[in-house]
Amino acid sequence: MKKRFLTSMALAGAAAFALTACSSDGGDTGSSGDASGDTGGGGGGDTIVVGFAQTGSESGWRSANTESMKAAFSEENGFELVFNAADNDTAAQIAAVRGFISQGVDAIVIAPIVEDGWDDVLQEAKDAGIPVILEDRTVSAAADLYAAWIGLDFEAEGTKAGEWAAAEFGDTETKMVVLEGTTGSAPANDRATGFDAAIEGTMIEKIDSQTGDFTRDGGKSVMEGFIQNYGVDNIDLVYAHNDDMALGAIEAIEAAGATPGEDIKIISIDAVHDGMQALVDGKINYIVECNPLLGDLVAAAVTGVVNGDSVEAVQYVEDLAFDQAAAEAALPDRKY
Ligand code: GZL
Repeated sequence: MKKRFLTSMALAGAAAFALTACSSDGGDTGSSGDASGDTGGGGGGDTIVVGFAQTGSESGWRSANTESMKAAFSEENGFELVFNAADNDTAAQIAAVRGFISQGVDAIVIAPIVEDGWDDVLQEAKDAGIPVILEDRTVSAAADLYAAWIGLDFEAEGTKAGEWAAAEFGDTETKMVVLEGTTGSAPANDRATGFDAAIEGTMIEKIDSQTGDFTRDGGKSVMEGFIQNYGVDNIDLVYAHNDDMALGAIEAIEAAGATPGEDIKIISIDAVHDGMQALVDGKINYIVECNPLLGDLVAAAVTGVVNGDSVEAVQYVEDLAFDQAAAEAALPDRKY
């Protein structure tokens, strides 16, 4: 699929199909504050029945994404939403999609927990004549098994985070631990790839890397283990694949008597409200944003596919990022 990069200005005028939205203003002024403002939907036609297989409710980002999707796929927008949250359980998520197929929904939307293992069920949906749209994360299955991917450029997010780390800490011996996202998920894989490439050749040494499964509890317990193994004085930097794990790490660092953001620097991704507040409070040092408000874009893509319109390949909005000053300026107006 072709990827094109849009500035946030161009996004406002771009077609509402298959756009991604990572912008510092939390997206455009859609019904749910989403990136496109166009909710698609039956538009006076028949109600479109959509099965949505969400990952679960693992993080603040996920809650905002679910809220955005439910607002866009509302009855007044011409949809009937059949919602399933799989509690981060891939087998349950695939079973939910099979359920949508046997129910004979008009379209299926999936936020796939992990990249692999989707070929069979996507083929079953295709054989049943039910179009599938991926939102947020993507899969390793062939692109002809789904109609569109409204996603986010995770590798670019990792690169942005790594470039900041390299600029800030690359010239001094820096011992870093990594709190990885869900094992096998596109954001965990790609955020690691981008970050690692950006710090190549610097004096930042990755001493350990484990998954905290994108949850606050997971980030806290993994960070407790790192502190146990290496000593709080032997860790200089934490790279967290999302804010929830960074917030858990903050709890562990404070419990060990150290000061997060000073004794141990923290870089994170998402820019959800609690993460941005910790950045303003100086407990996180840098956050790369990723806008979860994709509902309107996905709804427009579903409408396009169901109506037989062509739905374009994924397009990315340039990722923005926040240091403490930028977070202080942005926080009052953020939508999530
Ligand atoms: C990213 C999304 C990730 C977030 C986490 O688009 O898939 O999953 O970074 C969320 O907060 O749990």
